[in-house]
Amino acid sequence: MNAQALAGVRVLDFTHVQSGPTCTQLLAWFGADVIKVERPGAGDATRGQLRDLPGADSLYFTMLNHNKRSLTLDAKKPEGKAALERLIRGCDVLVENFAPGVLDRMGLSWERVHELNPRMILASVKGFGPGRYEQCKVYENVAQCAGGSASTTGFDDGPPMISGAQIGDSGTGLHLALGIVAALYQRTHSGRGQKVLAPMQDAVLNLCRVKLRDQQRLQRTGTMHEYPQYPDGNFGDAVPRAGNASGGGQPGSILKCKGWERDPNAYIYFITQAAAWPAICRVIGEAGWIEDEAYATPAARLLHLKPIFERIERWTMTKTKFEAMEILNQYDIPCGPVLSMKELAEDPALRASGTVVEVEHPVRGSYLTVGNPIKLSDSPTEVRRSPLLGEHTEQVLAEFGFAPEEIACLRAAQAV
Ligand code: CAO
Repeated sequence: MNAQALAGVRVLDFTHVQSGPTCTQLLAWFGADVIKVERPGAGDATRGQLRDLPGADSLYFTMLNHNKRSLTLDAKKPEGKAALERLIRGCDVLVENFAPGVLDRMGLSWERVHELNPRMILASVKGFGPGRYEQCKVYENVAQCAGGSASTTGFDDGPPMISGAQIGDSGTGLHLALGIVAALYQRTHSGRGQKVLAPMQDAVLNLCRVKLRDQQRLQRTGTMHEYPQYPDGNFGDAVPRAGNASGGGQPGSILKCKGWERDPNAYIYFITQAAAWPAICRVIGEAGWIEDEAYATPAARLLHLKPIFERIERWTMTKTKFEAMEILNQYDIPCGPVLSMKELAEDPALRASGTVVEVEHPVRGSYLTVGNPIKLSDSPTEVRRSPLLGEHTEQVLAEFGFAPEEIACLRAAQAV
């Protein structure tokens, strides 16, 4: 295999649960040496959460910690702390997503880390940035609520809704990974490390930026024509929930397909792109709509979106979602099947591209995971199983110059 993009970068990985581990997993997939530091005897809490096999690390853990090594060390004991400081001197990046204040209580303030290793990049996920919620502990759904996703997801007549996509955790992990790579690049000129912070609220808001766009449009004009509230309903003073309406300038909707009565995922997303309008009319058997003034222009159609999608749905209900895809794609009509997790797990193209991967694990046997979704032509990713708790403690310590007696001493002090 070619040398990988981040070969030679050493990451001390103090992350746990999901947000931080997704970040360090990406760094590992790009070739960084990621050393996960865990508490002796316990480790990352997710090892034991949502277990499907007694005694085996959970899928929650295994699917977020590929290609890493695990070292156990009690950072609160003097021996463990001293060892940790030696590791910091030899690494490039320290990544953590502890609750606010935890790292300081361990004696690892930014000032101390910078003193130990001026080239060290200290990267953190926190729930919130500076402000009134700065000290709060945060999990995924809290971030979705605080970052603007929940208030803009769901239907107009229902409560705020949480998305199945883990935009608070994995979304923030992605942001942090980019910050780390940028800081590593800046270090090549400056020679200095820096702090990198990705608050979950900010990351979610960044992913919801089109809704902040809409807030300003609403404030200026009092209406938004692509929203389902137009033309009959009322707009308040904040961006409303838009159901399954398309977020862009091209109206879209989720429509039933053949079999929807039995299969909860027999649906297709259908976009009435302006350029494809004549083809859409011909496919659904409404060629008269091409010239009809009520339907001929995008602006005219916005007044009739409900009946238009009802008519298109009468057509999609005569086809399976895959049959509809086959036909619509012949005419470049933008559409997409609603795929279940079962269908995605079995998708041959995703298997072939390495995005869905089968991994062998010594305790749980074989399991399925999502591989690296980012493909670098000169830095291919080989997904390796997650480490067992403390599997690489001695190996890592020896590589960092710890003598066998020192390793034995750490063990005796129960620091590893
Ligand atoms: N040796 C000794 N102690 C260790 C250790 C080690 N190797 N690793 C962790 N610990 C200790 C810490 O020192 C800390 O102890 P203190 O509170 O006594 O200082 C404790 O373990 C971990 O603290 P925590 O508060 O981070 O963990 P938690 O389970 O109570 O909270 C979470 C979890 C996620 C809510 C919190 O870490 C958090 O808000 N993180 C930031 C936001 C975030 O990333 N959220 C995403 C979570 S994924 O949905």
